[in-house]
Amino acid sequence: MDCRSLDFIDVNSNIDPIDSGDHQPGRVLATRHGLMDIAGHTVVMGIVNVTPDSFYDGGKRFDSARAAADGFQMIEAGAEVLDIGGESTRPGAQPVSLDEELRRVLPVIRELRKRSSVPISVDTYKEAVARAALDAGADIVNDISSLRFDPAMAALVARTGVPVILMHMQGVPQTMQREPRYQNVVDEVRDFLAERVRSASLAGIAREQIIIDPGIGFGKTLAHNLALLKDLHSLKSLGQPLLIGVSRKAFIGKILNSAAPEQRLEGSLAAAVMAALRGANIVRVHDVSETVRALRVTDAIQLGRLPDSGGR
Ligand code: 7PJ
Repeated sequence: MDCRSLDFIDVNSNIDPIDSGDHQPGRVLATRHGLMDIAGHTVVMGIVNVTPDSFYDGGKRFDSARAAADGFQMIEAGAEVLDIGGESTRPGAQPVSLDEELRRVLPVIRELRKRSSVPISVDTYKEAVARAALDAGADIVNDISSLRFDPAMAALVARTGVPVILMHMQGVPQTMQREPRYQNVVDEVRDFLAERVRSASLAGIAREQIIIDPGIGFGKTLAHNLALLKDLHSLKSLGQPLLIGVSRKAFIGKILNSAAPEQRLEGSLAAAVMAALRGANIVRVHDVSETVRALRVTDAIQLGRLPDSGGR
């Protein structure tokens, strides 16, 4: 069977008996709130941005009570993990201070943790923010810099043993969309992630706790994003769980003749479905209810039976 025909069964490579064994990459993540089953169905991660300036939901949840309430609603709608972020990383966004980022994310994490045991991820590249978030009840570190921006981050993840998301980005958020350039985007992103996984392992992070992510929109043109999404099997070959974030991103607006973020729901669902079919284990989205429903049908067709509920 050639690689290409594998595309459309790759979604369940993580439940293929061939893939079983001691290491079992892509089956479960061990979080402080129990094992997270990422085999047998596609997991939806709900985005809770506590920022005034994120491109889609910026300002909507700047109030921490409102942010937590929205998080609870996402859990009700089937999110199996929430990603809490206090600094927008949209192109051109300005960095925020450590104190401000802490002030934004900690109350939301504490509030969610008081009344829910759903795994919480913190979207930060700062070790001090990740450390405080883990102390406040968070479970996963989502580092868009792949442990590169803060030299203390790898040791924190290794010491605490929590799952970590390593994402590819070319450049830095302020300038990354100015002139993204690659010889071969798929090979370069795969090689970068392979190197970051090796580096994390050397720092003492268990391989089965490492999730990889090509970083759609982070230093990439429309053509780069499409090439990556078309060839996700090349990233799957690294043997790590795969997370994809496409929700309402600019490339969808470009495909839809400059549709604004508010007009990108259907495109986001199509992209999430395609990512799931091509092997994504986790999709990071704004629209939890709609995505959960779309992916439940996707997974059922893919499996030829009802997917595991994942506790939903
Ligand atoms: C991503 C992210 C993504 C991971 C953002 C947005 C921009 N973290 N944080 N992957 N995107 N791991 O939500 O559009 O794609 S912020």
